Amino acid sequence: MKIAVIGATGMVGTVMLKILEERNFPLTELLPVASKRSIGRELVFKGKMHKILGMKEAVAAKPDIAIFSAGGETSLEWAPKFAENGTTVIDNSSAWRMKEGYKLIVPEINAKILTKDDKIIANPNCSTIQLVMALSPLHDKYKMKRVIVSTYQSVSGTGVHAVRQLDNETKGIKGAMAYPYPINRNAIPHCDVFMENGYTKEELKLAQEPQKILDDRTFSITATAVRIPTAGGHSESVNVEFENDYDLKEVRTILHNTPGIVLQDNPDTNTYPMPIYAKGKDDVFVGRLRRDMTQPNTLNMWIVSDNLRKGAATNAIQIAEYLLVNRLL
Ligand code: A2P
Ligand code: 11C
Repeated sequence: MKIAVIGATGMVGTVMLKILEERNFPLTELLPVASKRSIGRELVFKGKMHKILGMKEAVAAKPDIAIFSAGGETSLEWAPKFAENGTTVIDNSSAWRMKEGYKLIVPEINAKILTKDDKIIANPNCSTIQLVMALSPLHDKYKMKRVIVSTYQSVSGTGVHAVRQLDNETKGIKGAMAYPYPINRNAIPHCDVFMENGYTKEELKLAQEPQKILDDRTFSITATAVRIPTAGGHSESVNVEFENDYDLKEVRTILHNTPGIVLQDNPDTNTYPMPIYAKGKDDVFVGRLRRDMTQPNTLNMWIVSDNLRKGAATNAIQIAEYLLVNRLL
């Protein structure tokens, strides 16, 4: 099993390598790939030095799987070249997610739709993954009608330069700005670029990707995405209206029994999810469960997860594991 990690030196790529090691992914050869400026440099994987390759060399090496996290443009250009050469691509960018004929996968929810013919598989946006992980089992039971989500997103979602901006600001150092404003002691209601309709691209990903993952267009989602000065994970305040009424105890039981979800919900002990504690974990943490007192069949909750792990690297590697176990390569 030969695995290429495209963008191996980046924010998500680095976590990808760490998780491949942690999970003892059964690979025989790792091909780390990055941009031209990194070719020939070395990085450590499983205690051994590995030379960083360029794209052409990696395509020619015919890896079984190539996991991409090097931006949308790189994926658009290079994923088809790997796929045509027999490699299955798992792509962490937004390039293929909403394209007809390409599957958007959260393994706990819809991996069963994958077949041997899927040569480019899309990994959803980080804020989408944690949202659908919590909504999916509740949708199965009570049927969602409308969701209102507001996010509190970690600077690590923007990339290394944003983490550096926050670090510099906390130390009082002047440096390059990843955002149009200071992020320390601030909340910037602007994740990704603005679209013509006044939403940001991140907000539209949150609105559209869950419908594709759950294969259901009967519910709607409206989102406001906000960047805050945290680094460990994304948080989401979620208000969900169901067609059918629910029992709060039953909601707790359903979430408690859902693989990948950890319930942290006890006001008596100040127990609720927070990004500094989600950091480094693969679970999606859910709490602050309470009935919306202003309208029937409606639930409020708070969802937190490490955006670089379950929101990106872990989910992609879980897809790779599913392909392997189910002989879909
Ligand atoms: P490099 O380190 O050589 O720039 P991040 O998301 O943290 O910004 O990281 C982006 C990752 O994608 C890095 O590993 C970067 O490599 C890689 N990358 C950027 N552009 C390309 C490209 N055109 N081809 C291959 N890898 C790329
Ligand atoms: C953020 N969600 O936190 C973004 C990062 O479409 O894969 C990932 C962007 C994407 O800003």
